[in-house]
Amino acid sequence: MLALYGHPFSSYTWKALIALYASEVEFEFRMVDADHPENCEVVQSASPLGKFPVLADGDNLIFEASSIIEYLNSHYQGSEVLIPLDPNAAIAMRMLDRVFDNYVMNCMQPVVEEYIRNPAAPDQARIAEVRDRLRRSYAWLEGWLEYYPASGQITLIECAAAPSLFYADWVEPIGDAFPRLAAWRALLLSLPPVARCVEDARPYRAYFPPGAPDRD
Ligand SMILES: N[C@@H](CCC(=O)N[C@@H](CS)C(=O)NCC(=O)O)C(=O)O
Repeated sequence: MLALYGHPFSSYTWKALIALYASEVEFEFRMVDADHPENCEVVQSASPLGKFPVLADGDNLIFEASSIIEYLNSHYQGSEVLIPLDPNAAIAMRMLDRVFDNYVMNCMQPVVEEYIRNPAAPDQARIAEVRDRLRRSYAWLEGWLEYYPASGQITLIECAAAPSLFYADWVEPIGDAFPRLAAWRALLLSLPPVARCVEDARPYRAYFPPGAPDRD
């Protein structure tokens, strides 16, 4: 059976979990925390910086959430189509996957790091810079959404978008300036695989370094 190493509050773990839940593939969840050093050891051994999630298929360890989704798509395709067969459609999807990782999820990471580094007095200039970049990404996505058929289907795009927009909105609220993006975020959070991740992460919200808002 497949096993996924991760943590319920980790955005990249959500990304892989959403694909696993949508594909209805059987797997075991292996918690990466101080109570499970054996799982941490596997994660540390798998990739250069010991990041999670990591998918284990027997002895085969796959790291990077996007690669895990590619692996599921080619080996364990369930009821949903995570990545289309058509090469051009697949490239367009992978491009958006990079947008959500690089220009939303990783873009907001410095704010989290600032609050860990100096919770009492995080560097406000660095935070303002991140918020500005996030708004640029939101503006681009608002335009992209004019043509994207937002539906209940889960593909690589939704797997990447749901966790990144969930947490980015906590750092820089999407608000009324980007109505299509705000509506799509709400739709994503209502999809059963995503809603399950949101619920399972709820007990950990107090650990969000900049402080979690009282919503979602
Ligand atoms: N590029 C990686 C990023 C994974 C990542 O940043 N994971 C975080 C959790 S969301 C992590 O491992 N944090 C612990 C650490 O950095 O030691 C992916 O797509 O899977």
